[in-house]
Amino acid sequence: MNPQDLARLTKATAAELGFDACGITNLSGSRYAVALDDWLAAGRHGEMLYMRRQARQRQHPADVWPAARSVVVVLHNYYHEPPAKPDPYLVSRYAQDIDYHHVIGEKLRRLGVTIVTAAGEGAFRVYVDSGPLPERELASRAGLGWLAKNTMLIHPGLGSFTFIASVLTDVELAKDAPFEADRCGSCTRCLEACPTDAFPTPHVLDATRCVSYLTIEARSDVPAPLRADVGDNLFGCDICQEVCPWNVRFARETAEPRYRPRPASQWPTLEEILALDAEAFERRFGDTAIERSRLSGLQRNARVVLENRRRETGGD
Ligand code: B12
Ligand code: SF4
Ligand code: SF4
Repeated sequence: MNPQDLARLTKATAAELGFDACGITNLSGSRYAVALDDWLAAGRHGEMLYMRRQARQRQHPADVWPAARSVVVVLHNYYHEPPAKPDPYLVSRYAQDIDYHHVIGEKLRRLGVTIVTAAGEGAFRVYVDSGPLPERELASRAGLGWLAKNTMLIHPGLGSFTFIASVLTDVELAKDAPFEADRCGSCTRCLEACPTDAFPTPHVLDATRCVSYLTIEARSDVPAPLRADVGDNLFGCDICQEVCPWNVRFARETAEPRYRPRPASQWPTLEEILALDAEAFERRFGDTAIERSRLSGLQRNARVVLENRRRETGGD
């Protein structure tokens, strides 16, 4: 099959597998290598030392696998209405049910097998969040959307509540044109809505101030000046996406049943979270992205949210 037909087959298969968008690009060097160096030099990665270790590969994604000729980038929409939990703490949408790595990994492998089978030879590797790839930039280069002021990849028909994943292959596939437009315009809603003021400038996120970092990635306690701003966010944060007009207009319920939130009755209260032991934590959250914060991280977050509630009701 020629590269054009292979690209057509790849996109049709991605749609059959339930992906919401698919584009194809190459692994040439990052356009934002200097921006990543500046970000790291300013210490904006905090405790995420892997960001420093993997910098060279993010800047030169071909180093990840020099034989790769094409990267197929897919988006998977995970948007859904939040569950009506008995306790109103907030958990970001991507973590409300089964861990997306499991859902997407299996689909990506099927996509890779289709490509190499149709090509008659070749190999592939799959990446979802795990690898040192500049995923948002690759998605934009594959024509799937623009890098927005809140740093999210926004697809013009889906919004930004999408996971990004890729299949690298040594098979030559026809490439898509990059998405060159910036559709944020003069809007600044996300920058203003961020509770911790985590954007020093548009397109740059200081992760060390971001609630998502403070409640998921960081192992240390939430610094005193930021504790109140974490508010009711127990795990992650969706605020800079919820206020975005592109999501208000285009976000629609996911077609993937495994991304829908678990029933309200299955969410423990904050007090119950504080009483969990390792085994109970694994039973409740072992198959969700919440596992990433570990029990100690989740309990740390629960204490911050409780502290904020007490402060609001004048109990502190
Ligand atoms: C580290 C990381 C984080 C960190 C840092 C986030 C950040 N903005 O850097 C923390 C823990 C805070 C985080 C939070 C979240 N994350 Co995260 N995260 C990552 C990870 C592993 C690397 C991102 C990265 O390279 N950051 C480094 C900084 C410097 O890069 P950047 O912000 O993308 O900025 C680039 C461009 O904006 C560009 N740039 C710089 N200046 C300028 C100027 C202009 C004009 C332009 C156009 C571009 C530009 O240069 C930068 C360097 O490449 C990726 C997965 C991956 N492998 O890529 C997931 C990923 C970005 N995260 C994702 C998600 C879903 C989230 C959360 C929504 C989770 C949540 N609900 O809590 C939040 C969103 C917060 C936000 N507004 O970004 C998704 C994003 C999907 C999408 N549609 O965009 C990804 C792609 C994971 C995935 N595979 O789906 N995340
Ligand atoms: S995820 Fe929340 S804390 Fe982080 S940048 Fe967006 S609004 Fe700010
Ligand atoms: S809220 Fe406005 S500025 Fe922020 S990402 Fe959305 S369109 Fe861009």
